[in-house]
Amino acid sequence: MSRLVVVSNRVAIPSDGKVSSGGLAVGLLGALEQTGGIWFGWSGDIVSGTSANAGPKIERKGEVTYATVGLSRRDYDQYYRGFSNAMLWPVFHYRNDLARYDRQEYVGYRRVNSWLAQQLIPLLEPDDIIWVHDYHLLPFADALRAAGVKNRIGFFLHIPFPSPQILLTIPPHEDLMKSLCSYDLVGFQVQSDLDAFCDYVVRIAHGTVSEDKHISAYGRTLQGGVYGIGIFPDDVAEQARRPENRKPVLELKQSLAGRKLIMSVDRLDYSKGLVERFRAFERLLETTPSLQGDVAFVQIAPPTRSDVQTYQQIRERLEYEAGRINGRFSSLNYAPIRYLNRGFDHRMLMSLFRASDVGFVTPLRDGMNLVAKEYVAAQDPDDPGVLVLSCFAGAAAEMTGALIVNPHDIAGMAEALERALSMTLPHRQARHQENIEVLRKNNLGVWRESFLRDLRACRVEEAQDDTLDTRACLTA
Ligand code: ADQ
Repeated sequence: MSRLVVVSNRVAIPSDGKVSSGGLAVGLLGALEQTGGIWFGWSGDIVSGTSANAGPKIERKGEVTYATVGLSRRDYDQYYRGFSNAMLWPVFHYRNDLARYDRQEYVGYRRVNSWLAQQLIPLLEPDDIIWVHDYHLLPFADALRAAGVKNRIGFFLHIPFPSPQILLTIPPHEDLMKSLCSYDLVGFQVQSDLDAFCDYVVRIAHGTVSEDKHISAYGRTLQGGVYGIGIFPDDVAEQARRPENRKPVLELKQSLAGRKLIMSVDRLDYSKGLVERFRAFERLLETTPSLQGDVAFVQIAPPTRSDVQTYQQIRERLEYEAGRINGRFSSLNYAPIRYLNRGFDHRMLMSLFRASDVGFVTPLRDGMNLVAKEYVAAQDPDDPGVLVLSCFAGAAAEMTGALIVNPHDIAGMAEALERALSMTLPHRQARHQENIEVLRKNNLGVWRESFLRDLRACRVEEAQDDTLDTRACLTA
């Protein structure tokens, strides 16, 4: 079988045989280990100009070669902090009000994509399959193609794809869409994202989309598909039951003194709906006074991208809200909100999920939201907690056993919390069972296997004109 080359903005190199973060890294590593391959991307380091020109740093671990490069300060500012996170991220999450366009940053974004492609090319073999991840790398295939690379190249978007009217607010939207059409396969988390992409192709680019999502636009042909990312639920359950987490969980339970626990875990990001969530919890205490003193809300949200201004603002806003609500409802031995602005070990988080009564996951927009899936998988099936989930998380399409809420409806979220906290055991069990079956069926292995199967089925066709290398897929 041909070798796999994974390309992502950041590379998760395992230390001491362990993969640091959540399930995605485990899933990608599993795929790389099956065929052998390369994981290529940014090391996370900012380096001086000369080091940036030194070529990738190569580390081999088993069947997998990790090839990482540093970025110069200018590249980081323009490609990562600038166009990726101050423009693409907000717009793709329907927050074009927060987006800031700078033409120089876009030039930098394309320059870094081309430079990254040049760094990868010497490592490629002719029949490698290349799998590129996420919004930082929309033009990556375009850069490879411009350098004559003919391999199959697939792209998976982890975040939502916006409807055309939103996408049009990005000045170089057409340039980006043309670039995306250089891939052979473009995958999305949910059907509505693929539909939005096809909508642009048909209405704005005047291309065509067949019933099986075979797409022709800008003189190129490609395949579109939906591949909702999953987790390995049994691994999560095992992490949640780990004996070494028993002590901290016990300490948490003791500190709760019999109170019910609502739990949320996110990166500190304005797309995650944290302010609305805090307000919904406040509304719950207001409308159900019997719960005052009887329920605690733990929000874990370590800061990310703290050098982007909108992230500094959301952090200040949340600190204000947590302080205000606690000031309003605390007593000498009770503070309703515990807002922890720091990271936790992933396995510990799974144990905390298991110890809680409600998982409160209410993003304003989210590609999938793996926290929602992990929350379900971490539960004790004999006494499971209830998932309260935003209708704007990709996960809502699958987690039909959750209580689905609109994160803009504060009163509706408060009612759902009340319902979750008072739900009888048989109802909790039935909802949990429904969710866990879906998690098993659509696990992380299914996600990566189905994407790679479809990418392998793409074949090179005769170029339709002498500058373009067009491809088609044998199966949808
Ligand atoms: P994220 O926006 O980071 O990911 P999410 O899917 O919720 O969001 O989390 C990814 C992983 O990070 C999970 O394994 C989760 O446990 C972990 N994580 C989240 N918050 C954490 C915290 N406070 N401390 C420690 N770990 C934490 C992007 C998209 C999502 C999509 C994923 C995967 O934004 O929509 O689900 O990629 O495709």
